[in-house]
Amino acid sequence: MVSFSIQVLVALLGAGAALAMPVEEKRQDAACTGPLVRKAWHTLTDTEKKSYIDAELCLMKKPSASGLRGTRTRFDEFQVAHALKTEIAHFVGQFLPFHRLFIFAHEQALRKECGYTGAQPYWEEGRDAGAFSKSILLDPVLGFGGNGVGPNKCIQDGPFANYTNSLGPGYLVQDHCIDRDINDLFSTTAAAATVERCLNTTTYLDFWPCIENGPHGAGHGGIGAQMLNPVSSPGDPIFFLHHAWLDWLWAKWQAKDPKARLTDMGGNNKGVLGGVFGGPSSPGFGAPGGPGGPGFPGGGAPPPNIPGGFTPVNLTRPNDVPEPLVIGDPGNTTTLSHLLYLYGMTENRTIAEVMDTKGVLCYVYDS
Ligand SMILES: [Cu+2]
Repeated sequence: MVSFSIQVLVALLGAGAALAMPVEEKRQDAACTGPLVRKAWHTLTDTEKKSYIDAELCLMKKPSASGLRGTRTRFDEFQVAHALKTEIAHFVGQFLPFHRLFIFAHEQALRKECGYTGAQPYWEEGRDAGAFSKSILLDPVLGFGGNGVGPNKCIQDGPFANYTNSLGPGYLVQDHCIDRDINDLFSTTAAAATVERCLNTTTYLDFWPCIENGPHGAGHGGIGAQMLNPVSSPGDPIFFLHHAWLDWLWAKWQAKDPKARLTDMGGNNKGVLGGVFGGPSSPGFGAPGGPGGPGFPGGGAPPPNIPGGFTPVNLTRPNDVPEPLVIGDPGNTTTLSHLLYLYGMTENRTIAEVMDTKGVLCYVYDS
């Protein structure tokens, strides 16, 4: 508990420092020359795939130094940092910027701490829509291994089969395998028509819920098990390629009208939680057939064939996890001044700073 409080304090101090400097001034400091180029997994060479997997395995071996609850390794720290932000990073305006910074922090850790020289790859899920079970991503040698098996749905093969997560499902601190429960029906949410519908929106207020309730659900629901848990899903390394895909979609959408869309932000800071991740009015992670949820059009009934139903377990924040704070954004509307803090996983940034991937983050996508 004590170490956790220190983490919060560090986050708050970081917030103060970030807010002390005017946003515009900080942005101009960022001269992004030679951006990293993020590529789709299926376009990587075997050597590139292997080097990414090796770097992830390296993070899984590096001891945790943060004191974040339950962590043993650097990889665990990403999972826990995500868990601690779950409530204010989903079904809110910061959904896309938060995950952009989160994936960036992971990419930086691979590069700075594990000798990785590539960029964060993304999983172009549209290629595998309706057939995740056959995706090359699940290759046992040059991929992330296959489906889970048995009552615990533990993955059986691939480079990550022997990893023991220290957190999850939800906020629980307990050892378990990386599990999967692949659902090809759910993966249809990655289909081109769903993606196109989002890309054809013209405001962030339409684009973000379209993505969060649509394509976002493909990777989470299609891979299932841990990936379907909104708190602990980064315990499966596929998470990072899934969210990089969503980030790619956001960048593509922004590039259609950069003048307007590189500053287009909005949405609620808080408010749709408590029942969001389960329960009858839940938007869930987007069911086939359309987006839904409080304030979003369409309604979002879970598909009937998810074993055990759609409600992920253990979503009640335990007493030793403080409520995450909204910093720099006093109202309930998400603005560019909103501070994204990541419990020390990377430098805290305002949303303004991460709007353009060619700013302080300095990366682009291959297409
Ligand atoms: Cu998330």
